[in-house]
Amino acid sequence: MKALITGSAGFVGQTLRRHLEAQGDTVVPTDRTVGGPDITDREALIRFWAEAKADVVYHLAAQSHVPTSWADPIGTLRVNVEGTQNVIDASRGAGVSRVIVITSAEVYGKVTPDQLPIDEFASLRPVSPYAASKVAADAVALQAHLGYDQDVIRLRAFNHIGPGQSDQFVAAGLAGRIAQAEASGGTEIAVGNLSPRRDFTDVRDIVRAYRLVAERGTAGDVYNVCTGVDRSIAELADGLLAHARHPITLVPDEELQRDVDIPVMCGDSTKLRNDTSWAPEIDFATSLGDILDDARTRLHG
Ligand code: A2R
Repeated sequence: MKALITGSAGFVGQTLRRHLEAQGDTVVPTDRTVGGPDITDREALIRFWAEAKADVVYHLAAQSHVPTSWADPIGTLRVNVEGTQNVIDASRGAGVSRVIVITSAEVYGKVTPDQLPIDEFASLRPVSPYAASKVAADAVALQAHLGYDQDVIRLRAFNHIGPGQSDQFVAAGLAGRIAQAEASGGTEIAVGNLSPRRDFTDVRDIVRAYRLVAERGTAGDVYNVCTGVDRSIAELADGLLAHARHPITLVPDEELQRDVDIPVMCGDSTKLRNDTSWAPEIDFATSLGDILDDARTRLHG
């Protein structure tokens, strides 16, 4: 299978590329950070797609940072919606057999406890401009299927964790602080809210799901990607500390406290499991150990 990955230089894109290559796929990577076309540049994209002659496109490129979306909602919409429209249109023009569009579980937004675990039929109630942009991208992808009979599948992944993630995200941020404390002999690290519960999936399991959906998914459908288990930030922090090289304690820091709109978020991936036989393979403790190892490697260059 010849696979074109947009956003190939990002956190998930790099992990997906490694997985596809390990499976024997030919990968055409593209990302603006490595000189590929900007996905808002429709003509450049069409030229690139015509040359790539891919069988499947994994569309990951996005303005993926929620806080940035509050500061720049228009820029976020442009990349995430217009960019997705361009990718889907270029794929149709180039005869790509299947397009996998990565949206986000953020589309579900402000869920209520009675909706948990969230399945694909839950209403879409986006809270951030990022989430709204992903709802619109989801609609653009569905429209291509319903209006053009194009083979497009939407994937909504819940919280990612794993080696290589930006330390703006909670697991990598905490791991970075633990690695620094290990190096300096520190015995405390600052933490924000410990009570929110999230459905964390290792990025290496997430990309396995993406490829399985490309192989076995149903055209036009939408799939949640998640473990179905919700864990608190306290559990995540304690799990990282269990791998620390000396005892370290958590110290609440007012500066790191954030308003929490959604206390518990947890998904239902029954459809993905039934259609593709996917199941997460990397247990939580192993993920956390790998994330801390990655933080140590980054700290020491
Ligand atoms: O923003 P940059 O310069 O770091 O590049 C990002 C790239 N990208 C673009 N590529 C082409 N044209 C654009 N207009 C454009 N805007 C952004 O996509 C970056 O290299 C990549 C996205 O990687 P990350 O930000 O690390 O996202 P991650 O965590 O890999 O998420 C993958 C997908 C995204 O659609 C998320 O919204 C979703 O999974 O959760």
